[in-house]
Amino acid sequence: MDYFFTEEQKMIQELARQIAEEKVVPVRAELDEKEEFPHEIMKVLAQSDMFGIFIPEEYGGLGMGALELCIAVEELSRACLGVSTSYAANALGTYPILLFGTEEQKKKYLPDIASGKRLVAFALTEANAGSDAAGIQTTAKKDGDYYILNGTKQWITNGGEAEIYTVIAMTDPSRGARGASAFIVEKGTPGFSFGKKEKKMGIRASVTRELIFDNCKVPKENILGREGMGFIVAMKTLDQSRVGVGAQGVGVAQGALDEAIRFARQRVQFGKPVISFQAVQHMLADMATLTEAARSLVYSVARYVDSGAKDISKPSAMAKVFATDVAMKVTTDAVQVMGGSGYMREYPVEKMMRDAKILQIYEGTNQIQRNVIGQELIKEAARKG
Ligand code: COS
Repeated sequence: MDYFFTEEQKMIQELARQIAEEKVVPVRAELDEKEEFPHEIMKVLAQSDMFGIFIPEEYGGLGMGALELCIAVEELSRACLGVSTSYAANALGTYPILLFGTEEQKKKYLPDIASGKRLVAFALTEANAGSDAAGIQTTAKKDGDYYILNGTKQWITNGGEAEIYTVIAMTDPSRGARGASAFIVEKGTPGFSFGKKEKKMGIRASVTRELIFDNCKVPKENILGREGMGFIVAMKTLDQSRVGVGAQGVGVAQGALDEAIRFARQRVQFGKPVISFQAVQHMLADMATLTEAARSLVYSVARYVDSGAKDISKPSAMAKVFATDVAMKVTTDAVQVMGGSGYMREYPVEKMMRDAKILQIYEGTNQIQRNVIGQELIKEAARKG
């Protein structure tokens, strides 16, 4: 399928594909096995200007948008979801600054983010606040020129590796969702430390840690937007980023499909390559059709996000839920097509299947995405009367 990309978009695709094939594929199994953060690959991505794709030119970025970011994320995800998660979480952490930062905050932080000099992480989740994002218990109390943060954030991607954190905390716990605020917190701020590194089923090349705030003094000018806007900052950030999780789904599905086809052409049973059997062909046909459908939806939604449309919650949730459910099915079926070999670590599809599972969980479970879509359908119906 030709999606009629511009020359610039084709350039991003080719560059990301080249990095994925030359730098990621050779080390992905080792990174997974050793649960190692891909420092060298992050350096290559920085040198290739990949961190600046979605950041405006005036802040040192390439001035592109969600579609170009999705193109890069898809290519990296085709090779390794752990690497692409480390890369994409950086965008997730940056959106609060991009969408709600003051001119001063943007000038201070975005150039270092665009150049890849400083990594970013987004911190919303807590032990008692996952799907129920408004249930966060980390507090931020105003004290003169500072906010004093107390609490623990859980399962933060890039935790410890990132230099900049966008953190949601309660400035007025009595007001629920309307009592949350968003802050920029820099690594090294007194009272800010990191907890244990989590051991995960998949995406093991990405780092997941606790963030601990113990009377952490954050300058008052580091608030994003106004007091009470934190929940909106979080929701708008997720609306913006979820299509990128869809792109991760498309990438890993394509990677698994490629492996399954390659294997099925070589594997001989009953005197013939197994790809000549209709049972296998039908599985591959369904895998290819679903992957292409997911890709079409992700690109369309990314273009819609880039149009500046305000009502992106529903399409973003649709792209996320569809493409990541496809990723789970296609990676699982790739293991099935490859049989016993697919289950062995010698081939990459068992890792792809383990990795794909997180896509149905993070940045809002797929059940929450269906809630978001359902709520929007109700609102649209009420508007129509
Ligand atoms: N954009 C703008 N405003 C939004 C919004 C959005 N996408 N979603 C909700 N809001 C607003 C609502 O309009 C409401 O405003 P008012 O108080 O003025 O009425 C407020 O935010 C609270 O919304 P709501 O009542 O719908 O919040 P809930 O607590 O019911 O939670 C869900 C809504 C479940 C959708 C939300 O908590 C969520 O997205 N959870 C998943 C979180 C997640 O993705 N976690 C992953 C961690 S980050 S990797």
